Amino acid sequence: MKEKLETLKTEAVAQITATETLKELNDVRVAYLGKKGPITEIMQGMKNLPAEERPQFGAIVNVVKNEIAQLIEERQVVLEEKEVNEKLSKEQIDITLPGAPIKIGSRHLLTKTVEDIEDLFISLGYSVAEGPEVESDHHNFEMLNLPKGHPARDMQDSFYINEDTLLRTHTSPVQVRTLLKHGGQGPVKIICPGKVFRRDDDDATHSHQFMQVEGLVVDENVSMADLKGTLELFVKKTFGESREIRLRPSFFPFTEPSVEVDLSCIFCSGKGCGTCKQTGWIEILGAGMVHPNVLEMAGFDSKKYTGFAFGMGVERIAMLKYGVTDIRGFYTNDVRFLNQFKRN
Ligand code: 2NL
Repeated sequence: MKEKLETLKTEAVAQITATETLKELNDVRVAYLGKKGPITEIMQGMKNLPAEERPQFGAIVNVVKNEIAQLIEERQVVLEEKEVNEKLSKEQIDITLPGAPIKIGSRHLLTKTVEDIEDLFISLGYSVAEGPEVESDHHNFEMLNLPKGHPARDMQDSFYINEDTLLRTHTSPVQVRTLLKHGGQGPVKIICPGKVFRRDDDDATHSHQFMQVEGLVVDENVSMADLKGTLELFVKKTFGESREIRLRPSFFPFTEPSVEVDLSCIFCSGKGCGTCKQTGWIEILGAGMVHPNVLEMAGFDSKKYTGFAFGMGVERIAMLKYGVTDIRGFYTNDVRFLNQFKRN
């Protein structure tokens, strides 16, 4: 029995020493010390021995078992270190290789344009207000002096969801909601940026969805001169100090008087060119004095309060400022278009 143990040990030592990986070593451990291994088998065979021989024999088996376990543990330390070293040398990074370029996105040109407009008006003391894109007919039309049957609220021109719900056609309803919140108490000084929707056939200059920024100031003694001064400042900060504006009479149901605002042509400085159709002027936004009906419906006393409002299409501003010739560039997500306007 003793010889058998000695042979077993010699074999085990040889096999342990021969292992090259932790997996191999684990296989040897299971083979010798596992539940189905020879040591367990010998231990179980002890019950056939006379009772008085069992303790002594058991001790010998235990010594061999512990020796094998000890050797495995020592080998384990060696192999672990070996595997770590192999891994380190295999996974070494060649720092002289060129790096893979990281593609970093950037703000969309429209977002940048909106943010620049926001920053300018915030610097003038305005707040930025936002509201729902799905609106009630009441807030989108009724409250803006566009009663039922008015041509500008034709089903053909708007995306209706049901009889009294639609995709907003301007951000004016946000201004109406803000006025209502003020409970007839001025001053109100806000701009409202956001997506708006109008049924239109898309082409180089039309889009059925676009961005609008509207502005509204309501207080005592607000005049057309305040409107003109504000728009002049906006134009000079956006297009350059040498730009001029011109107001032409126009019509909006929610303003009276209403004006169309032209910018002195940024391409020919007023001499006349293709873009301004030889007029020297380019139309950039609409504006006016808030209609008394709109003020009254929103709970403001139109004898005490007056206000001005304006609305501009952000795509139009961005196209003029950055020389974009097709509005669809903003929406078709072609990186060759977008990459031209990357900011550092
Ligand atoms: C345009 C013209 C405009 C307004 C929007 C407005 C809002 C309220 C009251 C009165 Cl709550 N007016 N907004 C006024 C004049 C023109 O937009 O051509 N936008 C693209």
